[in-house]
Amino acid sequence: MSSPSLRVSDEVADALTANRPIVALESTIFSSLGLPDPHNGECLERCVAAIRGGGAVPALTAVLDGRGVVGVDDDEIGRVLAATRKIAARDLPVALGSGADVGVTTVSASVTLAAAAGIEVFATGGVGGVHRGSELSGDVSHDLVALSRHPVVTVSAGAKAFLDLARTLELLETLGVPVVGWKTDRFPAFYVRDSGLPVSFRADDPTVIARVFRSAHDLGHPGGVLVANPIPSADELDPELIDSALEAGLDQVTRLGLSGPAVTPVVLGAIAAATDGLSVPANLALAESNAAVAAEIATALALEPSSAAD
Ligand code: PSU
Ligand code: MN
Repeated sequence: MSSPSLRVSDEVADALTANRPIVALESTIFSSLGLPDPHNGECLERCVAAIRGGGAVPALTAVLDGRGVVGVDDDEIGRVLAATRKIAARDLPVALGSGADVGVTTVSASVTLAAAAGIEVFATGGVGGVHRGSELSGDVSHDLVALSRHPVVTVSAGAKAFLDLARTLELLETLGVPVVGWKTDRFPAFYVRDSGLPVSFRADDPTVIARVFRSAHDLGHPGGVLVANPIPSADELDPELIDSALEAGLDQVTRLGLSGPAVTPVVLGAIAAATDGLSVPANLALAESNAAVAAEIATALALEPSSAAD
C-alpha cells in the first residue's frame, strides 16, 4: 500500500487488509487555518473518539517529510496541528516532489490520498464550493471536482457557510456527484441545519448509502457521494447571527484584498470574532457528528460486497 509518495500507517494497512471499517479525516480543519488552538486539538480528539466509538479506524491525512500520509502517528500529531501550509489536490505533487516538511490537507487533497490508499469513507466539517462573486473571481474550490473524481463517500455538514450554496449544488449536479441528505430533505449550511435549498435524495439508513455508492461503482462512475449531515439541533447557531458574522468575514476579505486559499482562514477567524467565539463549539460539534455518521457508513460498506470481490 505504501509507496515513495504514500505512507499508510500499520493500523490502517491492517484494517484495509482485513476489510475493517476505516474513516479518513482531512487535516486543514485541525490546524490553525481551520480552528484556533487549543480547539483544533480538541476537535481532532473528538472526531477520532467518534470514529473509534463507531467501531472504525481513523486515518488522519497530511503531508509529512515529502510523503502523503494516511494515518498520522500519535507522536506526529503536534507537527500537523502546528502546520501552516495548506495543501489542496493540485499542491500535492509539488509538496511530495519537492520534499515538503509538513502540510495540512484540504478536502480535495485528503480525498485524493484516501482513494490512493483504498479508503472509501471520509469525514470533514464542510466542503469547499462555489464562492460568492465567483462569476468575477473564478474562485471555485477544487473540492467539488475531487469529489467527482475519486470513489469516496464524503460526510460533511453541507458546504462552508459563506459560499454560494445554490451554485455549489448546481455544480455538484454538473459534475455528477450524488448529494444525499442524512435524515434530512434539506441541504445544511454548516452552522445552521437548513440552507433553504432541497437535496434530491434523503437516506435514514447507512446501508442505503453503502448501496448507492456501490451502484455508482458498478456503473463505472469514477466519483464519490456527498453525504450532507446537518449540525446537531442542540448546537445549531442562530441564522441571523451567522448572516451578520458572514457579512463581517466577507467584508474583511474585501478590505484585505484576499483571494484564493487565503480566503477561508480569514473568514473563519472573522466569524469566530463576530459570534463571540460561538462558531467554534458549533464547528467542533458538527465535525464530531460527521465523524460518527462516517463510521456508521464505513461499517455498512464493510458488509456490502464490492463487485471487484465478486
Ligand atoms: N470548512 C471549514 N474549515 C476549513 C475548511 C472548510 O469550516 O478549514 C477547509 C477544508 O479543508 C476545505 C478547504 O477543503 O477549507 C477549502 O478551501 P478552498 O476554499 O481554498 O478550496
Ligand atoms: Mn479556492
